[in-house]
Amino acid sequence: MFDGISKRFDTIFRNLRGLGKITDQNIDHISREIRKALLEADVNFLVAKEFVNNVKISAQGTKVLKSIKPGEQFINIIHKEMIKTLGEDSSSIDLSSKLNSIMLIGTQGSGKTTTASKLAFRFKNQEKKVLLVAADTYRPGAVNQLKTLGKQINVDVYHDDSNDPLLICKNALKKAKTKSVDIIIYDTAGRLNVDSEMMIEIQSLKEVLSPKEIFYVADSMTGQDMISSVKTFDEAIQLTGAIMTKLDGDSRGGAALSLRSVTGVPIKFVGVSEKYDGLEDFNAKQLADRILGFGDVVSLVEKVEKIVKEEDVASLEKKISNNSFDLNDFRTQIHQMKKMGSMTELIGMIPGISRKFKSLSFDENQLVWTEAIINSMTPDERTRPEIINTSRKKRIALGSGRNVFEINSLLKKFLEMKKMMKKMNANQSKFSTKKLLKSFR
Ligand SMILES: Nc1nc2c(ncn2[C@@H]2O[C@H](COP(=O)(O)OP(=O)(O)OP(=O)(O)O)[C@@H](O)[C@H]2O)c(=O)[nH]1
Ligand SMILES: [Mg+2]
Repeated sequence: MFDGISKRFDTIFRNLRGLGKITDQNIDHISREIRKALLEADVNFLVAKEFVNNVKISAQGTKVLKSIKPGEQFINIIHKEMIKTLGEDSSSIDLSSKLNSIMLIGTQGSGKTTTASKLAFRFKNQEKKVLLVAADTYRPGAVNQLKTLGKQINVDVYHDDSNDPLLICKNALKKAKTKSVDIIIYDTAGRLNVDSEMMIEIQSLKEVLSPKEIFYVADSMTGQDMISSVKTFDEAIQLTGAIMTKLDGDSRGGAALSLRSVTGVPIKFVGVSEKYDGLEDFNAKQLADRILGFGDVVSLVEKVEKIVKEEDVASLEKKISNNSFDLNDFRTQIHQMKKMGSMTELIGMIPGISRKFKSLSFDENQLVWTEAIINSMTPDERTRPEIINTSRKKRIALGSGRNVFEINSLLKKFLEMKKMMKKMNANQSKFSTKKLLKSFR
């Protein structure tokens, strides 16, 4: 995510950290570097200009503080400006009406249908009754796509054969009223160009349905073109927000950074994966941290907290402190790590570490085969790995489809881990993933 711009800022910050004094000369130099970084990431020209000007003014006005190094002060200014440019937090949406309606619009392939299901999944988890409406009558397969997604998350999808988006939406709304639905989400068709026919259709949809929210679903990979499209739509039907999708891809970040400043449309949510749970509240600070390469500890902690239960942590701590941590526990840990998602993505969220690890490619399969090896052991072997002799190793290798060398390497790593835990116990410092992560905050 935002690799190019993060790398640029990393270099800028490294130079800044060594800064003894903020002078007009180094303000000019750093400003030029920031401008270059922003333009390279495809940030709108005017937004970049304003960003740099604001940073310059703040830097010139900084007071010399004894407790903070000048470079750190400068970094803080850049961070603050980045948050301001992204548009502060604005993810809250009002769902207090009896029936709340959300219309999703945008160009082709931007992620409307996927986002519709992500929103539905999120609201369903908030105990709301949701109805998804398949109002894309243009693309063959569009209705089925939404139906499949609806089935996956167990949310009703309205569709009929009328072949007229307006009529479909009207019928769906009628049904929603009779079925005491809390939130109705209209998934509309995308078009390649913002042609007038589409605008007329969307305008009449808006008039008839008066949706409470009209979200523009914006593909963050498409850059400045997307910004002008948001502007056109906003002028035509007054958007209430934007959802920035595909932030997990190799988007340069420029569109996300320019959107709010150029169009005034607030970003409400961000899409971070293809899956239905891959939608996050928009949080300017969090996004600024990602863009600037500060890592993203809050997301990381949230992710860990979602999966690792408090009781499990306590029991794990106990096992580590009385030295009874065995391969069963190790397997549970691996299982949890797998649930958290890609290791490379997780590592990228840890501040400071991210840059160093970026060049290393983490073998995601390693977790899978490590688990397979442990699965092929008997319960006794898992509790007392020291009994695993050569013939047992051969049997495990056969069962897991790995070779003896890999079994040896896993056992060696496990023993090393135990040794490390013992050492940590001796130092009286308790180990816990959560505590470790929280200490980054
Ligand atoms: N990685 C990633 N992929 C996404 C995200 N959102 C959508 N996609 C993918 O983008 C592609 C297009 O998504 P759709 O939801 O079908 O887009 P759409 O806007 O409904 O497309 P049309 O209805 O054809 O206009 C699909 O392959 C999705 O899986 C996201 O946040 N991250
Ligand atoms: Mg679609």
